Amino acid sequence: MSFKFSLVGDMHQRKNAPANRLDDFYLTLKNKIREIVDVSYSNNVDAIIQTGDFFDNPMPSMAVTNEVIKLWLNGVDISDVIYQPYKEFTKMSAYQREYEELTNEIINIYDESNQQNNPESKEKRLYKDIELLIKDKKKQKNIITSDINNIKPKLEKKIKKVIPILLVGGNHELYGNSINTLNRTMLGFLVNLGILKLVSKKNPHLIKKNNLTCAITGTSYHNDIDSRGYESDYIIDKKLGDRHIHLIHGMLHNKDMGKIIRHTTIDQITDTLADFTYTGHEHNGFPLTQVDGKYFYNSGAIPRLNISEIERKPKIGILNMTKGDISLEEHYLKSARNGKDVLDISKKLKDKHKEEEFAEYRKAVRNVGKIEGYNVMEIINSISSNKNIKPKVRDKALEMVSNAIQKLENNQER
Ligand SMILES: [Mn+2]
Repeated sequence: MSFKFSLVGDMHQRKNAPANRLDDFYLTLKNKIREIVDVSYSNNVDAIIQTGDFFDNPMPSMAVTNEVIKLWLNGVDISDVIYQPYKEFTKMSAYQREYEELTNEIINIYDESNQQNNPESKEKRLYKDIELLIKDKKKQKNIITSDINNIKPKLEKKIKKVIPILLVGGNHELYGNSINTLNRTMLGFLVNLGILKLVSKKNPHLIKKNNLTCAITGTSYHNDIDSRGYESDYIIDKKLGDRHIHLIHGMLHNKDMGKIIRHTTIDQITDTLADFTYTGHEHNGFPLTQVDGKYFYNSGAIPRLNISEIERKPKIGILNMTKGDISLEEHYLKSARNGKDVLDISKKLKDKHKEEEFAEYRKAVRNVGKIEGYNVMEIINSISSNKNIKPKVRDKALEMVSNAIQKLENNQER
């Protein structure tokens, strides 16, 4: 008796190609999904386990979503069933955003009027607006819940024979890196419909065969992950089955990565009771590593987005677990061509120049605030922790930046 899984790294599903790609990126992506699904079905796996960053952004178009989900569901088309709930969902998330913006505006006005001692009618008007929005939001929520309840049996029937897809949320597909925004994202929409299963420590996926149980738990990305004091994200202190897999979207590595990149090393989390800890986030991955009979692994991302990945060959893992044994086989994707055929080296010099410029900038920023950061999100994070800014304010700032990035990307896609 054994449990078998496909282990699939960051997918970054998107239609538009990264600047340095030579091939038809979207076509290649679809061919890769097809191959991953074919390998999973021919191996008769119990589940496909995906590390998060399933999507490259929080709100991919419905057309792209329908196309890739059909591939993941081995050809089962659910686009007609989810059309109506999707319409309600987009309406609801727009209301939610508007509501949050208004709330922020109110807070600002409060701050201002506190300073000027001048509580004015503008404030009252905003309150009215908010009241209306809350009423509307409640209405919207009812519509979407009843809609989901109506279509769920139909959907369940359609995907009954499909291999389940288990995942956690990655930083790219959440607003402001926050799992709290899940319900507003495409990932959350698919999770709420039961098409994808988001695992957490509270919501494990259990597989029972004969008298054996295999549990799969997970930790989605959040803004404090890999900070010291958050090692528990990786650590399972209560084993939920004869076998336990813990899935996480975090910067775990088998070696020290230096001071600039916030990360966690395997030796910091060997207390875990999980038999197998599987992570994504870091796109290069690291080989299967065993410590005290416990295994740690990152199979690496599926697409190659940067020129630095030119030598990397995308692969998935096929994990086999019996009561006494754990083995991993790696399947290199045939649909992934040589790096030099898909990544444009001529851009390398230009990129290198940019990287140098950026390194200078990083150095400057680091000197100012002793910041361990390498992107905007990280920098905001670091500034916040250095200056004791409230987590709520930090999360809002991060969300605003990610909304802006999302807007930019949407404009590029059009
Ligand atoms: Mn990623």
